[in-house]
Amino acid sequence: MFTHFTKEERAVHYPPDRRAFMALKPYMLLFFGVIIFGAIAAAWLQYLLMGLPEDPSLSFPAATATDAKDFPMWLNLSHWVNFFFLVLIIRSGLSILADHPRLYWNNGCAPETEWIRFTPIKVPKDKTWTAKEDARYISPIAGLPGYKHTIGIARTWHFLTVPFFVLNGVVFIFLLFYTHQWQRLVPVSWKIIPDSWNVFVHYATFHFPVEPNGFYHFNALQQLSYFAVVFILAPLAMLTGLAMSPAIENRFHWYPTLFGNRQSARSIHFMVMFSYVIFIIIHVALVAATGLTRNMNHIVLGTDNTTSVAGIYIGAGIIAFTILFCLLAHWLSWNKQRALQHADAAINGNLWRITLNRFKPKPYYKRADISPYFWPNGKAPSSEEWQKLAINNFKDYKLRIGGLVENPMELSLTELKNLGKEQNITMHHCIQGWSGIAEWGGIPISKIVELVKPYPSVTTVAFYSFGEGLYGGLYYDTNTLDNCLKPQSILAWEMNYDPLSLVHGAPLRLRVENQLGYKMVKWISSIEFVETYKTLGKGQGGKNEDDEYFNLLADT
Ligand SMILES: Nc1nc2c(c(=O)[nH]1)N[C@H]1C(S)=C(S)[C@@H](COP(=O)(O)O)O[C@H]1N2
Ligand SMILES: [Mo]
Repeated sequence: MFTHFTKEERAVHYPPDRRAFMALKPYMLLFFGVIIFGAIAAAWLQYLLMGLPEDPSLSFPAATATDAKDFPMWLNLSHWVNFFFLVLIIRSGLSILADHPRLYWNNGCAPETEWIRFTPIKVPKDKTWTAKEDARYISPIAGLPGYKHTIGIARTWHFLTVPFFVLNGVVFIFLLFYTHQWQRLVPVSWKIIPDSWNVFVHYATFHFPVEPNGFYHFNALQQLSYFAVVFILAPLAMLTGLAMSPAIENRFHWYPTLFGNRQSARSIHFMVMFSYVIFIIIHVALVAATGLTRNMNHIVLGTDNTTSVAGIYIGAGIIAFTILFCLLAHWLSWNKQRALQHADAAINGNLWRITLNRFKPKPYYKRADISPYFWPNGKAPSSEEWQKLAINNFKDYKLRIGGLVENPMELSLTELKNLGKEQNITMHHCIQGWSGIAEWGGIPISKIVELVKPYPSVTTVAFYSFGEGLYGGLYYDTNTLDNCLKPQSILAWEMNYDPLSLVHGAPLRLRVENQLGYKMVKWISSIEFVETYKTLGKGQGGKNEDDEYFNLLADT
């Protein structure tokens, strides 16, 4: 089942240091502590001083003719479909998180400013420490894929399952309101809040409240938590997910600020996942504790049978199927990566191509927004050619521009600078999860296009680097000509008003602001105008697309 690793792969996927570690900033510990222990302490105080409050379930009105008194098949089906996709989404999400195991409230993601980290490593100050080096190993027991870790495949599972999760949710909500089933979940009176508190006081002080028959009624706290899971957590997960897209962020800057900023959207996305996990644990425990047989017959068979074990068996069968599917998913992730990548492209690639990829970036950030820290990524070139150029401050550098163009050219840095300059302050989004705001100065690619005159058949521009990819071989990536002509798409020689540093891509790097970071080739040696990306490298559109199964279009 486990696949063989080459030496380079082993270093990336199965590093010697695989310690699981977590560090939470004291202020966040205090925050969670106050909420959780504060609530429990208040419940005890009320109990000890005033006794147990009345159990609101005792005063339920008798069921009326319009009440929900069944579990229809669509509801049960959608519950289990939801469970299945949620498992895949959470597990692939954990793998994505492991690729940048830090969460922040600020856009710049400076080390030490994270409120939680899932790595024992403190970023060294005396040497370059790239975001790739900072990625962590995650066990396949927790994460999908885990073990043979590529964020490309983790994202493939995340994005492949999300449309089905959303579709299932939409159908569920529609049928919920089309029938009378909404009455199960949607509170109709604010009394739900004190009632839920009273139920909570029971649980917190180890008094089980009276168990209403869930076939007709949930207790107040149960109803409120189901309501929150469906109507708060799920939408919040989707909305914060969208807030992480570079195509959205650099066009509709106000959108991520609905959640604070891009990184707090990511933190909230994580907390939603965490809330789901806590919910699932408590939900399953209470389903078991309050009459497993009967409860399972409700949610599996839709009957109020108290003796038949059919519900338990079928439910266990669905859980076993989900586990088996996860095993299959691991096997696919380690052996059929290309097929997964293409399946994702067929669904999401096409979806983003006709939607998000049409947005044009707009200027927004000011000098004061520039991040004090900017994570570096990628392997600096080891080639003699580049090192010789670097020693001489790139005076002898010539950018080669060719391919399907009328006027192939070689341009020195001075010649490029004489063509003109545009300066933009933008937010960079790395696929791994970190971001950073910086100023970039350079020549708009549209200017180069005017000069070299690509043939009408050109759809794609390839950018080649002096540097290598993760497993060796020259780094390159392609962008659609269309994205290269968008506002703020430039070849930059300047970062934060200084010449581009060696670490960040000297002498020349790409900026295409509606895309993720890996599309923005650093240490550029040459540019080629082509008809299709398919004839380059392994034909997937770039080094990371070839080797790490990243997306061809990087709008999300
Ligand atoms: N040549 C080359 N360019 C590259 C990479 C690389 O590994 N090699 N990494 C990319 C990735 S994943 C990111 S996030 C950005 C990082 O740019 P920075 O180092 O300036 O932050 O560069 C991109 N360009
Ligand atoms: Mo990246």
